[in-house]
Amino acid sequence: MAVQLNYVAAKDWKPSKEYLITLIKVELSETAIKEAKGKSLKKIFEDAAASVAAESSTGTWTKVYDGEGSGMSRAAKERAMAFDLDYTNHMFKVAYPPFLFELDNISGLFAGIIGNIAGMKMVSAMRVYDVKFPEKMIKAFPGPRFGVKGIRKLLKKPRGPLVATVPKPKIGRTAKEQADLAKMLFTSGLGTYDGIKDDENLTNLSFNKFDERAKCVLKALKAAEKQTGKKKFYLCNVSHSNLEVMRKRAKLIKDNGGIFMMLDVVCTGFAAADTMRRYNPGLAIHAHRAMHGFITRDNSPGVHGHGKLYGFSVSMIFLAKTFRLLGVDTLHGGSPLAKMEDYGEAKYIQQVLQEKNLKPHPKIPSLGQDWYHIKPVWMVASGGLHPGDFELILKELGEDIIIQCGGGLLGHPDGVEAGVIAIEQARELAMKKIPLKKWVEQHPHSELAAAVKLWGYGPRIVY
Ligand code: CAP
Ligand code: MG
Repeated sequence: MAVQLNYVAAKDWKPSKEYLITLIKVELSETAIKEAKGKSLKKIFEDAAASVAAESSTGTWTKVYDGEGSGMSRAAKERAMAFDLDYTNHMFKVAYPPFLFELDNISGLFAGIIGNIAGMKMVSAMRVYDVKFPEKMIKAFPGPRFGVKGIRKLLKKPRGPLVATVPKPKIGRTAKEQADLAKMLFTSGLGTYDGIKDDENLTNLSFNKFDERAKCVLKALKAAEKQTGKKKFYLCNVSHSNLEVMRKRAKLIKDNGGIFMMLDVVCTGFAAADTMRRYNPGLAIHAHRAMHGFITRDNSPGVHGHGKLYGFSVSMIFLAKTFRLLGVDTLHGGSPLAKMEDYGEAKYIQQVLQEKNLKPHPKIPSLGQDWYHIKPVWMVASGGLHPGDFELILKELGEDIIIQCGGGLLGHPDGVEAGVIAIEQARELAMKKIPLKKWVEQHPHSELAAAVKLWGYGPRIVY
């Protein structure tokens, strides 16, 4: 790619705090090496980094007219710069001056910084590890309405993790049957179970209509709150490709006393997350991330920054930052035990979601972030989880976490009530820091022991 201006910064150049930064690794393609005819690998890598900075800011693939009226002087002055080039791992950062973006527009921003670069034929693989937003951009967003503390207040739950269950089978129950399950979850055992969640494919289906489901599950929830004296939540899935439908669904939840909506934030998109945060009747947003694996998953050795990359991806760290900025209150962030391969990121994602002054991770390629007024977000651990995992999850990810067990409750060998009790036991032990394994040995006939006998303590990989 013939880059017209110089898009690679001098060796020790550092951007000011005003700049937005991205962190990227590339593999140089065979074509790039062949076409470079004798250029050193170092130079080809510099060209690739320059091309990324050019294509994502003010440049294009060839020299263009640069005379009067061409805008070239502004393009030169306000261009992005590739810097901190790592010639061994082919990693680099790109710094963008704030002038290049509309500060409150994530869709516009991403169209720029990651919009076209994955199409460059100079590279055969690329991973975007992180983005660091400048203060001005952070200030253009409201962030979560409730966040960790706000949700604790709504639920009158000053400490500890929250537990929730997604009905399984994923699709099958009618609205009424789902409400019956909610009642069972909320009133079994000591009545401490916190939440029920819709599964992602449950929207408005012929046998389970959104309106009916929202009304009857919330009715069952209110009755259970009365009976147990404990606050409960329902993560009611409003996801739709039409924003107006989502807004209507959110209103119905609010009118029926709900506090939460669930949004599949990748499938509905950045505009949906932004709009639903700014224009909804005061509900908290639970962000599910169905489809993220097609964006974030990378099984190549280079996923940690060293070694070869095989494909094109954007990390979950990048997405988690984006959705915190857009203002979701809870976000699925994986867990050290989740069903998909974990890159060791789950713990860092929890920090991305919850720390005020996030530092870069010492091992995972990352940039850190100052969050200013943006509140911390609940981390949601989900995917193949069961009571035998509680001790480790809480130890690794802390208390500001929602642990979602679908199969890990509804698959209990002695039924749903026993599943609730097993989770109650696991949560209490973890909160009291009593070793789970030892307790199970001492209570072999407990519901928790039956769960552990079936699922063990480790991860349940779902093939
Ligand atoms: C979990 C789940 C969630 C995934 C996604 C499911 O059910 O409801 O959608 O875990 O979350 O349908 O599989 P189980 P994440 O508890 O039965 O596994 O993106 O965080 O993996
Ligand atoms: Mg699901």
